[in-house]
Amino acid sequence: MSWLIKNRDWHIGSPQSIDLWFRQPAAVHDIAITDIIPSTYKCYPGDVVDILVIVENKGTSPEAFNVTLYYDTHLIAKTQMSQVLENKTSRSIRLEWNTTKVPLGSYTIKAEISSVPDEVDVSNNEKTDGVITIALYELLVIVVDGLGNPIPSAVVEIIGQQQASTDINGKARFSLAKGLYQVRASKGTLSSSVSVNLTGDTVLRISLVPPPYGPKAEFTASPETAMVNKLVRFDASASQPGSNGTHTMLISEYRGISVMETKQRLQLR
Ligand SMILES: [Ca+2]
Repeated sequence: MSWLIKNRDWHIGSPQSIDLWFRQPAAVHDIAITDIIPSTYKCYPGDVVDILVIVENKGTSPEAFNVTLYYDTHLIAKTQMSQVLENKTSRSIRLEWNTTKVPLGSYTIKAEISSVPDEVDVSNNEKTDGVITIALYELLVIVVDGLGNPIPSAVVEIIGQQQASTDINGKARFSLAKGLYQVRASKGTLSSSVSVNLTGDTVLRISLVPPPYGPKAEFTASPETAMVNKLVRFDASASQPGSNGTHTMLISEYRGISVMETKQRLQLR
């Protein structure tokens, strides 16, 4: 506030009178965007991103205005009704960005507010702040054996979509839109399929476990032609152990039939 003092017949010893004129200060009109705060800087196609635009009334009287929000040069949203903001106050205005039909990519966010009458500074009515990236979901498939060890060079197929081989760490990566997928991993004769409902970045482990099999007996006899009252030695050390699918089942015991038992069996026939 400014003021003027006018003196009249002002001298020492005389009664003094002072007339004061108060001048009404000129109203200042200045509305400004001070910040843009998105709910995320990375989203997926179809996501709705909340974006807060912080507006401050730096002037001396209430102001009405509208906010418009853009990604690059494209319109995101605009306030439907004028926002009224008291002087020397600020407010966050929430706008939504539906990314459903927006191509993949990175976009710069810009907000604008309409200038108010007699605005002294319009340079702060626009603000560019933040880059939001719209990207596909990442599906990381890790192919392992029955013991959890990675299987390199396994083929991973997103049925009807994409195919890739696993790296040395058993990993294959895919970029996909939201949805339900059938994923098949295979290596040699082994294969396994799982379905996954992709609603975000996902890590999927697929185990390729061979089917279980029993031990295989293998032996030699010495001499190969048995002689009466001569000892025949059998050696079963060439027998192969079985597997339960994940572990080798070692042979813990070999059983033979004695000569006496063999004779008894022959007599029984
Ligand atoms: Ca302004």
